[in-house]
Amino acid sequence: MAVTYRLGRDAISALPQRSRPAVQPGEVRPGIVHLGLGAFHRAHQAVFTEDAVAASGGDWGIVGVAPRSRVIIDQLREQDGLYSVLTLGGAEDEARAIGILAGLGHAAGDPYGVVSAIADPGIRIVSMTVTEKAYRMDPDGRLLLDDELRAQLTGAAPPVSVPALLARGLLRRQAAGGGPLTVLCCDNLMANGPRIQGLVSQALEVAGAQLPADVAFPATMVDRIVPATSPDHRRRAALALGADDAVPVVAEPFTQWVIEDRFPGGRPDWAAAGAVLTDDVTPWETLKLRALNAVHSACAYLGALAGRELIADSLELPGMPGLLRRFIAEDIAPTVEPPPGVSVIEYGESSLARFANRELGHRNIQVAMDGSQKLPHRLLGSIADRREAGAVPVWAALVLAAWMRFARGYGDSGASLPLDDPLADRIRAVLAGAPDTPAGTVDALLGLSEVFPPSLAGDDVLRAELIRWYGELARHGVEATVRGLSS
Ligand code: CS2
Repeated sequence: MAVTYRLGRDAISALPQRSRPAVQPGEVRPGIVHLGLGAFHRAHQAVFTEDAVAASGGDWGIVGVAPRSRVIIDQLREQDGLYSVLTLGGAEDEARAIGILAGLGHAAGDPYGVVSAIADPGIRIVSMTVTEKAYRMDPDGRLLLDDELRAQLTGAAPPVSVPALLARGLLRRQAAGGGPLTVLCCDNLMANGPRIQGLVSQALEVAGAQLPADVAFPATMVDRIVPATSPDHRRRAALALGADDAVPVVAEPFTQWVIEDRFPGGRPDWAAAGAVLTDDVTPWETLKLRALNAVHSACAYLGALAGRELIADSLELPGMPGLLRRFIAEDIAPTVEPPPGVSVIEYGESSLARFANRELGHRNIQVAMDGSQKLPHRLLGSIADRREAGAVPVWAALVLAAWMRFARGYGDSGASLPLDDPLADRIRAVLAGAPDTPAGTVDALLGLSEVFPPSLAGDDVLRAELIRWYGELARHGVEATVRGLSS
């Protein structure tokens, strides 16, 4: 079928019934400001919210704020805020248009507009998917304050960073009597609710203020694999939708959301959309970070070093599934107290099955980026827990050693690999000053206090294990190392 329409309000009636949005664009009044208009939010929280509003009503339209580039805003405006979610890996391609976006903002271009939106009494939730690095915090959750951020917090400079948008937004809201608010961090951080509460309190202190009493920071665990959209995805979305969409997002069929139920200003009926509302997210959060995200990173670093393009390709390396299973069973399962009725081993198996979804085209280097920010949350906790129990986390050390090799910037074939990381300059500098040997590299990187707490940096057993694995990888490459482990 030739595609002739561009997605937009006028095209809705021409879409197949199953692809139409569950709410009409512009009809739901805004109740949520969301910072971070990336693919993940659009394929996850936005879909849950649209379904919740379709099921139970409420003024919970989402004002989507793009932090830096405004390209996505312009493209969405041309489509009346509509975009489609293309679900791949099920029986057939499914595309569905989403109409829950009720406004668009641009933090870099109009930060005060975002501050006003946060202060608006109609807004009762401010949520975020801005990636780990945007919070500008150290591994303990303390703000990494520099002069520029200080100026943003005190009002001497426009509040373009996430901590400043939140702090200045809360202050304005309090001054305007905006009423109770929930700040909901939907990034893959340990204890994301309390951590962001601490960060915002610290940001407010710098601004000479205190956290208002009517603001809550519940924790939440979000889960759906959402790779970057490729030109091929865009073609497939148009075919499945019957309309051209400049900004489709792609996702796996699986989606999960567990939310601590603490919303002083109310919330959408997300349970009606399949979310789990609970009073303790911690077991879910730990399980997901350690038995999904860490395993994802293992595939990404080992696969990228071996010259494989996709996460699904990494899983096909001989010996890889066996290695990942041992990683899950021996280093992760003993450190995770799962939610009642959930087995870490079975959960880990389901992670592997999801990673095998080749249709997603999820690239190793996408998951490999920002390792210095991701690994403390997904991998270092398991390592620290095993070390405290007197055990040697052999497989977790292999994954960390693979990151260290990745940080050198080239793979086993000598081809260069992109070190896309907020600490890239620092990593390159410490490596440039160290011998290119296993011990030289491991010591240089363990010395990064932004990444490794002193207890791990000074752990001789861990250091020896990292040096051993780094040496194996350097001598034999990933393929031979991993294959050798299964025999
Ligand atoms: C991935 C996650 O890029 C990454 O680091 O591990 O984005 C992962 O796909 C999601 O957390 C799945 O919910």
